[in-house]
Amino acid sequence: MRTLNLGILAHVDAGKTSLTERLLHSAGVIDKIGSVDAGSTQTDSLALERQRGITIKSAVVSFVIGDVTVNLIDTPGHPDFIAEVERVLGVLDGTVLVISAVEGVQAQTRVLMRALRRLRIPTLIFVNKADRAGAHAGRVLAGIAERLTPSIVAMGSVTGLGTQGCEFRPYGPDEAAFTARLAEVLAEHDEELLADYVRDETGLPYRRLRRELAAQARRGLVHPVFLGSAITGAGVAELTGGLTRFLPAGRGDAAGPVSGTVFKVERGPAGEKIAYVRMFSGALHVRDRLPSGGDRGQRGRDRSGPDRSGRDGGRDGGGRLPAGRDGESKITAISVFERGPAVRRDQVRAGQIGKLWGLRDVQIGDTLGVPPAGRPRHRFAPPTLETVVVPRRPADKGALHAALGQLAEQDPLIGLRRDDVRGELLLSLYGEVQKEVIQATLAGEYGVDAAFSASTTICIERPAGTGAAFEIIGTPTNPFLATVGLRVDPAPVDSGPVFRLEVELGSMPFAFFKAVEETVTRTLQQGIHGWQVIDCVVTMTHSGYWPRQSHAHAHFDKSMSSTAGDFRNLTRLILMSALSRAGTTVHEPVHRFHLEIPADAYGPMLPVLTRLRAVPGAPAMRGPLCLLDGEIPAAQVRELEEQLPALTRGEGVLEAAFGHYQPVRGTAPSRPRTDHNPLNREEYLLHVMRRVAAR
Ligand SMILES: Nc1nc2c(ncn2[C@@H]2O[C@H](COP(=O)(O)OP(=O)(O)OP(=O)(O)O)[C@@H](O)[C@H]2O)c(=O)[nH]1
Ligand SMILES: [Mg+2]
Repeated sequence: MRTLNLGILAHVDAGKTSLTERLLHSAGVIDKIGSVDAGSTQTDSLALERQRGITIKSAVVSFVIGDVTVNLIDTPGHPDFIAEVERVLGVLDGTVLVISAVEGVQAQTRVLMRALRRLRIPTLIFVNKADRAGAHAGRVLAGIAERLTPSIVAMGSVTGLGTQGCEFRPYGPDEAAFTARLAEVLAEHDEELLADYVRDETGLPYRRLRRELAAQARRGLVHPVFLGSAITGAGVAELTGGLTRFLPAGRGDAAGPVSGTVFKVERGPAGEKIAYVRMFSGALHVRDRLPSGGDRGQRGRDRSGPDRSGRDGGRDGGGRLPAGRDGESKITAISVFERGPAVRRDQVRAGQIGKLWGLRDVQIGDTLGVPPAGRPRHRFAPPTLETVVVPRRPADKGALHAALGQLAEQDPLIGLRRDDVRGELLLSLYGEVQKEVIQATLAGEYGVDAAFSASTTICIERPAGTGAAFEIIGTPTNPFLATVGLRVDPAPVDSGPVFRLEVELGSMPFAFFKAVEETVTRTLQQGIHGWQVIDCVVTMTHSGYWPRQSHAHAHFDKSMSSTAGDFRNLTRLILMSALSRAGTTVHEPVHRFHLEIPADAYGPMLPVLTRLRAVPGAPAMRGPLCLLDGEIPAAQVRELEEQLPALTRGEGVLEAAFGHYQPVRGTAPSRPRTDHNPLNREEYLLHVMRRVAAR
């Protein structure tokens, strides 16, 4: 059997879960088609998903087409849950991007397609809801070509559009417009075909075009488009046929080295951890032992809260140190997705998706074994909001902390932070829906009633220039047994924090370098103004230590020998000095927005946008509608959403998604942080000494 790991992606409500249900039904996995509206689908299985009718967590189900097992991952479309999609992207062989025939290309569709194209993930497009009044095939196809990618080929047309009786009619070899379109699109990516096409525009054999279409679609160069309805089933059979024809199913190398990625972690009924792994090569068996936490180096970075590093991926590892190991845990049970839900097996092999029990410290994003080759990472925009969480019953404080810790473990982009000065617990968030879901989960699953403050924005800091500092071991100003020198340089936007060595890796024990790197990562979480410092390179310029030594016949003497603790304490001190010499500027998140409002609402809308510090572009008038694109600080999006109904008689539609960071002008729109790095050297040394004394 071959395997196809297939993602279903779309803007919220486009019909992913409904389409999943249809696909399962037509493959014979379920007898009765469930409905999102009745809360009876296979993949929206959480109580909250059923109540709200939206997908919150990605879910896996499988079915068989011919000799291919399809592992389908239904993902959430709401932008607040984009972290779920980010984890899934790294394990897919192909995707179906669903677009509503009524709403057309939407904000999240663009965000997703950009990621899919960058990662070259082979993608079929399904234009759904062809049965709904207002469905418009031509307009949506034009929108896809204009706003997503010109490399599309419609595989057929729809009759009875906008009615329950709609049907998908596939194009055939006799349709001149179809074969001409095929030749034109395919020739773009193939020199030989282009030469033959130029020689004779209509003479390319249909079989060759179909073969070439399959080859190019499997390489993610061209996207076949199907149309239909998840509710009536129109076009679903043709889409099913397209999955195996146009997407790359594989076998993987089961005899190769173990390589897998954990893309989802959940808790079982008894609170046990279950990790979903996609195997790229090799096999894992029950009773296999794995280093605890898999690839810690990779994870260390993933877990660093709202990490903006390398949103375009591929930058991981720039000068970073290899991962270390600390302890092992044993796989106690495995189940594998084969047909429908997962079934108990004693191994999970290359190509497959399995659920693993027993890995105590496993977290989303962990690599099991060696990292998969040729799989760049994609990072979506980080969360830009944060909120203070307080238990309504003071006695629940500990339970709240533990529960939030578990939730953050399942969703690594939920950053949990404690402000020790104010004694507050803060949660980073994508939006209000996520906040409501977390609140409901805390109450429903953990029995903790929590209150959330109004969300404020998360700013970041970027170095304003270059700054360096060092201390040499054994000199009077240096209270620690370590030599550390660090230089901070600004780096291009979106390059994240990068740690580099300008000293020889062999010049010190590895554990000391690791202590320096980990401390650099931790210290950068809170810069001079208390925000995470991004887009910087920290270079280690000096290193030195005193080896383990003792007076004659005595034991190891700490006062003469360097320890990792010396490196940690000194690194923080040096990095803070280097950062303050470099200086940093605070930036706030800015969203790009797209507004569709009645044309006569444009006039009253403008002063509101100005007051909210938005920068609108030129309006485009489309009949009774006015389309407006622009930028608005993330801090103001909520207010714009609230004002919109009154300004547009309830007809306005706003889509907003993170765009970039811009320097804060005037006062920061966020709560100033109180728990940031104390930059005063004396204060810091006092703090370290108190800590040492307390031990
Ligand atoms: N008329 C019609 N309604 C549809 C179709 N597909 C989905 N719907 C409806 O659209 C709504 C959203 O469908 P879902 O399947 O939950 O959409 P989704 O993309 O999974 O949504 P999220 O996971 O929350 O992003 C539900 O009310 C569905 O009944 C379709 O083909 N035709
Ligand atoms: Mg869904």
